[in-house]
Amino acid sequence: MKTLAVIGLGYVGLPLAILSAKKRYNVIGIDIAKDKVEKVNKKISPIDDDSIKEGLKSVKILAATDFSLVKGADIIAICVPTPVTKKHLPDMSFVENATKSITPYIKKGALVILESTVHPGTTDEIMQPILEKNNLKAGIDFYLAHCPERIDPGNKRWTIEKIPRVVGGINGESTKKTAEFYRSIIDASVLELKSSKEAEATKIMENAFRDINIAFMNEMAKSFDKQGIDIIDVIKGASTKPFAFLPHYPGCGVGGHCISVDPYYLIDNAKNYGFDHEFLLLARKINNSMPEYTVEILVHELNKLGKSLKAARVAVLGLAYKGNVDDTRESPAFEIIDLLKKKGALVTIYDPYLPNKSDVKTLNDAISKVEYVVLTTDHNEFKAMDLNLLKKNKIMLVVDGRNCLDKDKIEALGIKYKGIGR
Ligand code: SAJ
Repeated sequence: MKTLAVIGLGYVGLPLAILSAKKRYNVIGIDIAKDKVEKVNKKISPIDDDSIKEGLKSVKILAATDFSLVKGADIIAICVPTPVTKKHLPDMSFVENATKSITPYIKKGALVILESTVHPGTTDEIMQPILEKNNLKAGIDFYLAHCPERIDPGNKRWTIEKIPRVVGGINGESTKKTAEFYRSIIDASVLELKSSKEAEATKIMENAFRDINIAFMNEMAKSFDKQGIDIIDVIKGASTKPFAFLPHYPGCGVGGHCISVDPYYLIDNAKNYGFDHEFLLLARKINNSMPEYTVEILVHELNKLGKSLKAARVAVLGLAYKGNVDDTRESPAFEIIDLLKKKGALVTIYDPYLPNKSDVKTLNDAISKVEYVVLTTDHNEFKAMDLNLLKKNKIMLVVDGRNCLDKDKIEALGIKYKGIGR
């Protein structure tokens, strides 16, 4: 039985650890957070994710904070965060620290895989020199590759074993061994790319692709708002084209630890090669403007009613960066709340996935205290809400930051509705 050490027990590391344990690997989980380690050892998920909660109950994973347990591992997978700083600069500290921590314990013939999303060149130019401080030669004495994570938190359909993967090593042998490992645990295809650089670039490209397409729709939404065109209707129309159109949707902002972050890794690194990613930067600028745009919609509508945001009672529905998860990383809701408060609004926050960060316990409590509603997260609870609740509580205006409520029904109740682009 081969031993796998997973470094980083989060959204990415835990699904990999659980699946590998199911596929008969002896799995060790290493994390710097003691509380996470203790929970995993008690088979309790540190994350509010049903598949992780279920998975942990059915497998054996030895979790620890002590990196020396990595000694003897045949495969070491690094799945640590790669955030950006407030200035949108890559923060490689987690990857560098994890790499330094495993270096003394790599045995001859071991395979080191980086799953974290990084700029092209990280695996061979940053990790390899650190790892070779153990006097082993990468590609010969041990193997080194990149396999970008493709976890979609909360996605019940595309679970880790079903998602195709790409792998790229610092040499052919590393690529082959990495492909072998993933083929032993997942049912989907594993594509071998030319090198670790192409594998790193694949993930950045697929997520930057999503970011620019969302930015495209956000710009179209701003234009259509001015022209009184319903963008959701137009996207439905464009989606009838059976080829060459891929729908994305406007919203109050782009959150999460992937889409809103990954492009900055490429933008920053390309500068070292003298290339300026103007288009990616413009897309990031457009997406980063959406929280303010959402508040401006509310201000504009209030002004039309002869009112101002000062002392206005506003419910903000949702803190999570996307529907039905408890993850708030880079969530646009926080900027929206800050802007509302700066303009003097009295804000009541409610997110069913984040009771400790909510001001009230139920949706009804939130709506009964306010005059206006701003929806920032498309949680199922909000999409399924009884719209008569709005009427009963005399809500005058709904700003739907995710275009997920029924505009016609809300307007039929005599309540003003404004979406993003509709
Ligand atoms: N968003 C929009 N408009 C859209 C889609 C998303 O405004 O059309 C917003 C969401 O509200 C959220 C943010 O963008 O705030 C990110 O949403 P996301 O659906 O991309 O969710 P993520 O961040 O969990 O992205 C993950 C990514 N998966 C990996 O990186 C492995 C991404 O590549 C996937 O495309 C995405 O899931 C997915 O398709 O669900």
